Amino acid sequence: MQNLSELQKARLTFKPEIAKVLQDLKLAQFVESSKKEVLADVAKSFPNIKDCSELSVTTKNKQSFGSLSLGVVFSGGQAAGGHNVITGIFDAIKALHPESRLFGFLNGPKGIIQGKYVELSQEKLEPFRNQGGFDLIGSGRDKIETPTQFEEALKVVSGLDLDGLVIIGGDDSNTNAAFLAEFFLQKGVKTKVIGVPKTIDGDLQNERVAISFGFDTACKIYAETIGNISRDALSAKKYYYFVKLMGRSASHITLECALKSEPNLALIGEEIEANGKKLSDVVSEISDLICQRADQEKDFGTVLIPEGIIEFLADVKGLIQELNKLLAKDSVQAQKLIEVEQALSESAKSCLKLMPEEIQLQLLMDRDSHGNVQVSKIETERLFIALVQEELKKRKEKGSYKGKFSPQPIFCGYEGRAALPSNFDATYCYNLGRLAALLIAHKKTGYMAALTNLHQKVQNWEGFAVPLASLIHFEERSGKQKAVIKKELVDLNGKVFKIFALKRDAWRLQDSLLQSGPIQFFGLKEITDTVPFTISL
Ligand code: FBP
Repeated sequence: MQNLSELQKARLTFKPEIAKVLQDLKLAQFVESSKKEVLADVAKSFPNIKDCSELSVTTKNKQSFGSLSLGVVFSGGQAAGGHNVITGIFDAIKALHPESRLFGFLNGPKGIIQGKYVELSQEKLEPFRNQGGFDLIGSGRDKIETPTQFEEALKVVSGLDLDGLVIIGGDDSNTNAAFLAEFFLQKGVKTKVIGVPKTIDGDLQNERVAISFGFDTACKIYAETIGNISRDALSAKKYYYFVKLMGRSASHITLECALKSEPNLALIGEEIEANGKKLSDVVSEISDLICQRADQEKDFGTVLIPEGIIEFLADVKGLIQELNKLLAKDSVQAQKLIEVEQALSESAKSCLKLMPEEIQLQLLMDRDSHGNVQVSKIETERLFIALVQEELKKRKEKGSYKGKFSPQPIFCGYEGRAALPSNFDATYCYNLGRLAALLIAHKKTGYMAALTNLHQKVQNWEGFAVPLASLIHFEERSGKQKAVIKKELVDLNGKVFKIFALKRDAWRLQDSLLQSGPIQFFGLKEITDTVPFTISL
């Protein structure tokens, strides 16, 4: 039994409510709800799953099921609630047949390839109910990519005689789930593959998936910090907090946290890109805010920066694209900054030169296994501090700035991923797990489990299965076109952004900041059971 705090012990007793359609799983059935288009080029890679229709869950006559054997794996970064997906799967398959078995692949997709797994029993799972982290079985960012790896995965799932495999992951991991589902069908293997939408980034969204799990908890944790730090700024009146928020590409986390905490300025990457802004434009924008506030004798404030911002800035984006191509070639990987610089175009080189050397080096760090820049390792908050400092110095010399600038960098990142899940994430995940198990019991493959109506009572949540192939498009990765699930970025015409845009001007000078406080698990439902703005709006 792992060591648990009093709060962790109390959380063990939380019983996630179950959506009505998922309560008696023997009554639940799937009906085709609509046909989903698959892009012609994508369809070529998925001859067996390209024609899947979207499915919805309904209840009908009672059915009986034989025992099931399922595998489950966490893929990618942690997100609060993951353990509840697993307990949801476990309770569901045991309810369908008491002799059903669940195997957890260890440390991410490589556990599948290497055949490293543990059988998950009631006893093993008990201390993990409603707990944070992915440590029950671990996670990893490896991909099942090469033909050999596909064959190895096939050997392992066949060896275990798995009826199904649940891949709990983000866009790239669900892309992997689609390829595995297709491969197993081509090989005539019975193992079905179902994806579960996970990522704190909130960019795995579609018509049926309003939000991925983990987003709610992470935003609540970051918003608490921002609220506290902003109140510190307001009290001491001497610091500017530059808060970088996790979210590899999309700025959903920053947008949600901005609405929850009302900082003086929140940068939204997608808006910056839409306006074609460059690094220097954003530096001017932040400096303008600081000067305006200094005119009111306010030398303090809070600025939110999404970690993915650098890829939305017109000039930095160009630079990163060039770097990605260069770094994709083994020969250049080991080269030093100076040599890489020589290979860049003039515009990319001058953009790189704008940055402090440590940031230049961070931009050259290894890409992750999916070819993404590791934005969480790039200290964008420090980059902006350094450039704003230079700009303010110039303004001071010209007499247009009279304040005192004392910046403090803050990174809200990893602490939001493995936290005790909010009531929403704990409940959402448990229901997603049940749905994933049900899909496999009904021999469905190549789908993502999805729950809708999340703004309503849990009782009224509806279950869907979205064909994975219909979510895939082509995009450039490591300099090559790849079939991947599209990341959903912040919609500048969407309600959440529009409300933010209406409110933000007042935040610049007024210090109307909000303290949302720590996640609450007990007490008034209006406080314990809140959902993200992305859902409530
Ligand atoms: P996933 O998309 O795998 O859920 O991970 C998201 C994320 O938390 C990003 O917000 C962050 O940029 C990245 O993972 C950090 O990755 P790592 O854990 O490899 O440092």
